[in-house]
Amino acid sequence: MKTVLLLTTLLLLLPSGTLTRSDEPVPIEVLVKNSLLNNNPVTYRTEVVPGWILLGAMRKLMDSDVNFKFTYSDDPHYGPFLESVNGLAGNPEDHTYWELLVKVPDGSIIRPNVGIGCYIPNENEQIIFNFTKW
Ligand code: B12
Ligand SMILES: *[C@@H]1O[C@H](CO)[C@@H](O)[C@H](O)[C@H]1NC(C)=O
Repeated sequence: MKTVLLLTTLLLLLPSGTLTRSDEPVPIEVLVKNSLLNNNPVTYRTEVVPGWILLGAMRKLMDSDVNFKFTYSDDPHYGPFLESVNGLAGNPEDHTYWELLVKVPDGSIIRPNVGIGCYIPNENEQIIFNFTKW
């Protein structure tokens, strides 16, 4: 009896959510923008399971939407480098590349200090692929 009471008390003290699985998908957006041409950016909506890396979310989007595609190369030290989006590839000779930016829900835009293989999107973020020059 004492043990049961103790266990019940301990369970009540656990923060809610601790015992539930957090695999409910949450929405994010992907915005593809070519900053070197003045054409309209394209927005895609998808869902991620909390904890997924961005590359996983991009694969899911590519599998479900024929209008979104990308390629990447494998850097020996930093992992996946985003090479092309929707057929347009960065080119070292032209100094062009796909910059990874993230618009967070408060509206500010951050530039992650990791690539698509390490960045973990959060609910309601907008992932921005910004084709630009270095
Ligand atoms: C120059 C540079 C770039 C240039 C490289 C172009 C070129 N051909 O020179 C450009 C502007 C393209 C670039 C882009 C990015 N970069 Co950068 N870059 C550097 C920097 C300052 C020097 C790299 C270098 O020339 N090394 C010397 C050469 C001889 O070695 P190398 O191995 O051949 O270098 C190659 C790799 O570094 C690769 N590379 C560069 N950046 C990145 C990022 C990722 C994620 C990958 C997989 C590969 C990669 O490009 C180099 C040339 O081929 C390093 C920091 C540093 N001081 O090392 C950051 C660094 C490697 N970059 C970084 C990041 C985060 C990015 C971006 C994700 C930034 C963003 N938010 O958009 C993007 C990549 C986006 C994508 N398309 O996937 C991080 C990687 C950390 C991590 N663990 O993921 C670093 C360590 C800087 C930092 N501390 O934040 N980058
Ligand atoms: C994208 O890159 C351009 C430069 O080419 C820069 O002016 C702009 O602020 C970047 N960010 C966004 C969200 O467009």
